[in-house]
Parts: sequence; C-alpha cells; structure tokens
Amino acid sequence: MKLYDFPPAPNPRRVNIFIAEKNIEIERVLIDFSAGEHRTDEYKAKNPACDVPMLETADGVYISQIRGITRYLEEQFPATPLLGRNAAEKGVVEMWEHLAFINGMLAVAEVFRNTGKGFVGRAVVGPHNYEQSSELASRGAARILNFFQDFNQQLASNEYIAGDHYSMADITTLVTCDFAKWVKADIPEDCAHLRRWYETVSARPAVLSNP
Ligand SMILES: N[C@@H](CCC(=O)N[C@@H](CS)C(=O)NCC(=O)O)C(=O)O
Repeated sequence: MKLYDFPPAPNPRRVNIFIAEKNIEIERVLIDFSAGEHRTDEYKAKNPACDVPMLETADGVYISQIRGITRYLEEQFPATPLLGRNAAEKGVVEMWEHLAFINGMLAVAEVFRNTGKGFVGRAVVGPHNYEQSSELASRGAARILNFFQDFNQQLASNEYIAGDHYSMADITTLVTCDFAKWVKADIPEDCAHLRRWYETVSARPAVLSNP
C-alpha cells in the first residue's frame, strides 16, 4: 500500500493525522506540487482528479478523495474507529466531516486560491484551469467567519465535533482552523467552545507529529 502525499498541504495532512491516529504503517510517495507532479500524464492516469492525497492499495486499486481513502482504511484497519462506532455515529460523523469540508476547508480555499499569486489561472484544484475571482475571495472570508461561529455552537454542547468521541470530523475541523491561519483568519475571541476544543485536539500526538 502506498500513499501519494505532499505533507505541506492541508488535505494530505488530514489523511496523515488519520493514519497516525490508527498507527498504520504506509509507504509514502512524494508528489511535488512545485514540480507539477500532480498534473503529469502518468499521475493523471492513476488519479483523474489530479489531486493529493491518493492511496494505492496492495491490490493496485487507486483511491483519491479523502472520504474514499479514509473509508477504505477504516474498513481495513477497524481498530481505533474514527468514522463512528455504530450506524448513528457513522451518519453523524460523516455529516459533520462533510460540513467541515464544504463550509470550512473550501471556504478557506476560496480565499487562498483566489488571492495567492501562485494560483493565477489555477483557482480550483483539479484537471481544469479557472481564473481567480476577487468576489469569491471576499465571499470565502465571510464564510470562514460563519464556519467558526457554527462550529463553536456545535461545541457548546458537545465535547468533540460529532459528539462525545474524537473522529474524522475533528481532524478535518482542526486542519481547517490551521489552514485558516494561512489567510490570516484565526478562531475569534468570542468562540470559547471552539477555542477550548482546539487546545485539546491540537495536543494529540498524531496531530503534533503531523504539523
Ligand atoms: N477533495 C479532495 C481535496 C484534495 C485537495 O484539494 N488537495 C490539494 C492539496 S491541499 C491538491 O491536490 N492541490 C493540487 C493543486 O493545487 O492543483 C479530497 O477530499 O481529497
């Protein structure tokens, strides 16, 4: 099994923390963005989405998209469940992980990719080229603030994002909070619940070993 990885980027970090929490040994293949290795014909043949991370199973199956990768790893390595322990938990973890991704991670990406000089003509991840939009950057900044408030609200009555247990929903939310710093957005002072939770999950060994 191999993980095609680029550790400095936030989405690969989500999977790297997941793997560390589960204590799984996986060979890494570095895909260097700066050299365009995620957009070569060779890589595209394995992953038409042209993104990272991607998993190659021992049977030679290629799985991209973090939800696909974590689902596969959870099935193969069920010890230390991170996607829920029963049907209800699985549904709730997936719900919150998806919300963290679309309302958090993609909101930050909306700012980052629509403002960074390195993303001119590359405002959206994937095989197609899109121009930057300052309107999308502004909208993304507003969405980040709402993400912080909404997740703070969820943590007012829950120890972790999806309830009383640490899960993939926490990992995606934590990585989003750290990614937000790249666009100078930090958890607001008035989000005491989110700040309390952030302190706790940031101290986990699997998080510290994947900065
Ligand atoms: N929806 C994807 C997101 C993956 C993603 O956005 N990866 C970024 C790195 S954080 C990437 O590959 N970027 C390539 C590019 O910028 O062209 C998933 O769930 O795996």
